[in-house]
Amino acid sequence: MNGIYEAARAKYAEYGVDTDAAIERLKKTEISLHCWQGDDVRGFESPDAVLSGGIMTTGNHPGRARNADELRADMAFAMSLLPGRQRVNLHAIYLESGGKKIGRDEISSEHFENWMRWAGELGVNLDFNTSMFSHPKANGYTLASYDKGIRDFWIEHGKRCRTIAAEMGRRQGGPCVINHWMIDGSKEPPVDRARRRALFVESMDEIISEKMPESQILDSIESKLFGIGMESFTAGSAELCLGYAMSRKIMLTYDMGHFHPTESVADKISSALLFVGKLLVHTSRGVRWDSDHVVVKGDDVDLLMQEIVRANALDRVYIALDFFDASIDRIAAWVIGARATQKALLTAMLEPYAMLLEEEMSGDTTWRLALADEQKCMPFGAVWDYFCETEGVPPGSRWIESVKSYGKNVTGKR
Ligand code: RNT
Ligand code: ZN
Repeated sequence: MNGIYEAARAKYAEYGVDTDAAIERLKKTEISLHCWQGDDVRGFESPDAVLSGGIMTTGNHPGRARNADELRADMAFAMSLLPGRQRVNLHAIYLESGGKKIGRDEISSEHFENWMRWAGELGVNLDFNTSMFSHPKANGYTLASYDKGIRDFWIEHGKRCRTIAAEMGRRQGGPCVINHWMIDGSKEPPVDRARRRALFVESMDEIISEKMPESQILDSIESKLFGIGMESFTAGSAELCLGYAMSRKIMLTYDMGHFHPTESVADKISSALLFVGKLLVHTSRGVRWDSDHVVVKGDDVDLLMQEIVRANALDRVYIALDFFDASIDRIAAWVIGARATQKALLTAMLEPYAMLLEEEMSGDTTWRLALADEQKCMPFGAVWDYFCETEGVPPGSRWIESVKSYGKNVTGKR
């Protein structure tokens, strides 16, 4: 144990906070690393895939992963710089079909064999996502399309994705969280919102109709406020998805970029947990809009993790990253975002909750405010660095040099 950590431990102990216990807790908290940061959400269906469906990456930093082997190598390297435990989050478009054209309504677990073997070897669990975007049949609407043929195509895709996710869960011996997000929406206000939403629900019901064991698969539905070119209407709104998750007894996904910029996602946690069994959060950073910037430590992610930790709900909330920045080193993006999410968790775990609560219960809010604000000067960095050291990964900014040299020797040569 180093002297700096020891001093920090003593300081926190004055507030009744056990830093060793916080570190142990953080070690067990998994962060699901999103594969799509590594290749700008292109996937491996075709070499000239273009991203569409209201989401967009900007920038042309060199070195994106061009195939699954490169992506796996990049992710493994990023994970070697992360303390704690990770999961790996895949999208259906990251299939490997040996050059054969496989429709989204034809995919099966054999196309994810390499991913499953690799994850097994690394000892990380997989999560999955249906890919209802970047496709000629995803032109504004998928599950809420007026065209039955289009709806059926995506329903089949959704069902196949669930079968794949369940197979992943079976093999890894723990649930694969499958996220259901779809683009459905429009640039201008529709006249018949109700019919779109009814179709959306009807199609989702079809997708999840087959009962599958929760020990293998957990379904979650992700709401959204708007997309690029879909500013006026999103079928899967916050209300629709909350109602859906509650009534169908599935999980609800909160993405930090999917609400009005002044709306607090943190505030939603305590309400949702009263009515929904489990949540999935996508940590992201919106800048003026749902821009999917890399997560950095700051109030938005700190407050979100604070609410999850205060609710003692780490066993009911799955944490995943969701951002895509093509303007910076993509491996650094994973490392920055994952570490920032973990730093937010650690900040929350180091809060003198009992003391703050005591001040709150006493009825005089002056001392709660004073105590909370003084916490911001606590030696958090010493605990973070010690956590990294005990996990055998570089503390502080020491990881930067190795990512720079990977950039020079590996990604920069692509
Ligand atoms: C889009 C959603 C969704 C996607 C990924 C690629 O706004 O946040 O989660 O970002 O599934
Ligand atoms: Zn998301």
